[in-house]
Amino acid sequence: MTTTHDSQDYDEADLSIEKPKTHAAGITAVAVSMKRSLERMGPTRTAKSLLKLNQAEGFDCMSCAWPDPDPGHRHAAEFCENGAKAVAEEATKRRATPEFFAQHSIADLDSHSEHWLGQQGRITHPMVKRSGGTHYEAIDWDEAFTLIGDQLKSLTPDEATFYTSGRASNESAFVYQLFVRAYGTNNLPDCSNMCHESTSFALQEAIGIGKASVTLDDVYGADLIILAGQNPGTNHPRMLSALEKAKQNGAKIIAINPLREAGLINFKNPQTPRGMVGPGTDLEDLHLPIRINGDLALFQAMGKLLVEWDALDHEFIDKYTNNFHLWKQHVSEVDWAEVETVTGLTRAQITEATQMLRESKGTVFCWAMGITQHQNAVNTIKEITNLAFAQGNIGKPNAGLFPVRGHSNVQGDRTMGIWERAPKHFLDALEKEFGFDPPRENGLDTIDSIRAMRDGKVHFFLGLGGNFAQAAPDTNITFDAMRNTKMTVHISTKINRSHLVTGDVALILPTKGRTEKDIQAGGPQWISVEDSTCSVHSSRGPLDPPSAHVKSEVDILTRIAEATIGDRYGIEWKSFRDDYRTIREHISRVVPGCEGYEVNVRRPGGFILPHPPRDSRTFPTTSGLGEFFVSPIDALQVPPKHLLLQTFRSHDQFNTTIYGLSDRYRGIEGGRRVIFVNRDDVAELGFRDGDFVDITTKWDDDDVVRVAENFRIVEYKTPKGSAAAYYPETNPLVPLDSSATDSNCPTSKSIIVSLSPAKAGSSTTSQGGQDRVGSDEGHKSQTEPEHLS
Ligand SMILES: Nc1nc2c(c(=O)[nH]1)N[C@H]1C(S)=C(S)[C@@H](COP(=O)(O)OP(=O)(O)OC[C@H]3O[C@@H](n4cnc5c(=O)[nH]c(N)nc54)[C@H](O)[C@@H]3O)O[C@H]1N2
Ligand SMILES: Nc1nc2c(c(=O)[nH]1)N[C@H]1C(S)=C(S)[C@@H](COP(=O)(O)OP(=O)(O)OC[C@H]3O[C@@H](n4cnc5c(=O)[nH]c(N)nc54)[C@H](O)[C@@H]3O)O[C@H]1N2
Ligand SMILES: [Mo]
Repeated sequence: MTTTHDSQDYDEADLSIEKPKTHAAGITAVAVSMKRSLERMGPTRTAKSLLKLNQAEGFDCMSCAWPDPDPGHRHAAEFCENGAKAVAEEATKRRATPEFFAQHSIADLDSHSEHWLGQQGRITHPMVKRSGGTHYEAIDWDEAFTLIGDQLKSLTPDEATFYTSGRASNESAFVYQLFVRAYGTNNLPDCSNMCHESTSFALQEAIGIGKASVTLDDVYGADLIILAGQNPGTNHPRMLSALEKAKQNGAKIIAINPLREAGLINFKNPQTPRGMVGPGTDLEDLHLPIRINGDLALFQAMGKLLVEWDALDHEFIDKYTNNFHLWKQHVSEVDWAEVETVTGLTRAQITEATQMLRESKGTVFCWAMGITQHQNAVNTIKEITNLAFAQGNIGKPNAGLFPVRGHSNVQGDRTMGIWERAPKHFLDALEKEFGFDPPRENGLDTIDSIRAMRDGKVHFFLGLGGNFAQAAPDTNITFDAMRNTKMTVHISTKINRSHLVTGDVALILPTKGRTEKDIQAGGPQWISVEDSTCSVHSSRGPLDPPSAHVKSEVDILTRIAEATIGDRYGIEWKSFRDDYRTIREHISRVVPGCEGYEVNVRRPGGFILPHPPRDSRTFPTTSGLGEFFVSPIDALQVPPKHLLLQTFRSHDQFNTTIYGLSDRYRGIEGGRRVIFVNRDDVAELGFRDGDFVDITTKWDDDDVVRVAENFRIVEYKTPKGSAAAYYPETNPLVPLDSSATDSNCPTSKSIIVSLSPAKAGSSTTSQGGQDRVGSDEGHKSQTEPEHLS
């Protein structure tokens, strides 16, 4: 670590622990946004970018998929602290040039943390690691495309896999899936496979469409908002303004979360005097400190009470749903003792919550990763839809289902066909539009792609954005799998770990971000995106790109297509990149609900995609009705002396991009290798607050030993048996084969683990990758625990 960049690296010995906060945002949030923006972008770029952020004529924030208010109702500063950080991270003035890559071998780069890698700035040139090479070196774009095309031509299409992270625009996503299918495969894994896939699967079966049934106005007008497994204060901060507005309109809020997250206690809205200098707005009315993975049991118990009290919308149930009687029978048999054990909640707490549900005329059910990343996630989400059906909370104002998506365009990418299991009607429409029969066999999702690379069945990986190696489960196995390929290619803005986990040949293709101008042969271009509420709108960046050598995603993808399949099927790739309107014309004819796309998406605020259950209580399921589902409670069996670990986000990261080391709301400053444990568990396991431990996964289905080393125990208010630690440092602990039934989503929120005293000096293990995940700094701390009390 003797490089000029050390000053930007960090030392876990600086870790300090404070009391968790009891409010979110306020003046500190404004101060942090401005500080980070000015540091990274300077004053001109800060002003230019932040004033355009989330404005009708500006660009869409890439920090999350939260919807924007109607154009007339936006603030001049329509962004949050973490949105400002995301912009600063992309619009940074720092540059990772060919000279930088010449100074740092891949091995050297790999010795640094994810945080440090991200701080090296925007990649300026296409780079290649040739077979046997130790460094990335600059390469001409044309040669890069030829290398990729030649590699792909030498394989059968199913021997390649094509990943997407949810930041890609609708235009690039559409072009990408078209190329991949014209090449001949449905191997289109995406970040959704690790995220809301359980939602998409459950909702598809229960209501016939895998998306939210609400608009922002429904949130404002709801009587009750249930927030399950979601931390909006950090991950969707603009949601707090919407919750505040709902509260002012009389809404009640229930938070279902093992942790009492600051953002749900009180919100100091920086847009208002009350928020800046006043007491802020109390948000949650009831917090249910549920045990990890207790939600299915909780929702069934709530259903049982609604049935007992006959607090049901019989008209809705009779007219619009199927199999109510089976569900009614099932929940009436739910056993309170089991519910109390699994949820860690009392019958009184559950009754109180259900009373609030009974009294509400319109309930919005929100959920995120605390619900989707469990083995029984699909059933849990079906249980949420059961509850919504029971009271007719779908397809009426101020009520509905609201899975809050993560990546800013993850929902749009799926709409555009980024899906390894695309439905028949989509493939038929592609066939009609482009005159070729796309492959009909389902492709590989994220987990299956890793298995296929590991097993030597897939030899080529292309990532459109994202940080696949670091975001995926079972870090060591994933690293080995990617290293087992002939070629890895990443279309990226900044350096990340995946660039260092290389196939025999590896390429980094630098791309423009959403903050940047995009000028092509046909003039200035803009792109479009879809938020969590099916609202589709345009986005145009105000800033100059980081270098003249950086290309747009559409430009790169169309050129890869030309180098691989030439003019096969007469698809006019060049016309796509010259003018993105050509792409949107095809979108309007292929993607359901996108008729007149070009005109509609250009309107201020865009347009809302059709959603039959929301719009007309029509359910495009097999039966044509909303489906009640019956699921066993199926509690996870955690052996004695073990904990259930959830892996979540700090306030200072975007997924694998670590902005900084301040998880302010939870009182963690200066480090990330911490594990939050209930006080009684700490004592029973024979530890003390401040001890350092290694975390080991209990997983008997294979003989892999999964360890993450050197985590400082932080006593924290979390239910007994439920622990928490940050992602991605803990990804080595998530077994590849531990995934949700049906959706195959990794179980990142329920890993059975045990703790053992950290092996002093045990910084190396037989499996190199696992301890390198952000731990180059981590090992220092164990020798100096006195700094940490
Ligand atoms: N600033 C910022 N914004 C982001 C992201 C980011 O990393 N940083 N990531 C984006 C992405 S891709 C996504 S998917 C979203 C993620 O948004 P969230 O889903 O809010 O993300 P997590 O940090 O994973 O938080 C999950 C929450 O679920 C709770 N939880 C854990 N286990 C359980 C459980 O068993 N039951 C219940 N009821 N709760 C549980 C945790 O305590 C935590 O509060 O945010 C998006 N926005
Ligand atoms: N243990 C555990 N694992 C998890 C999760 C968890 O909660 N726990 N959450 C899962 C979830 S919800 C998700 S969504 C995934 C996230 O998985 P990914 O989407 O793969 O990961 P990100 O960290 O969001 O990707 C960041 C990288 O994207 C690139 N990038 C940024 N902007 C752009 C752009 O505009 N264009 C292009 N081409 N590239 C860009 C940058 O190089 C950056 O390094 O991780 C999953 N993994
Ligand atoms: Mo996500």
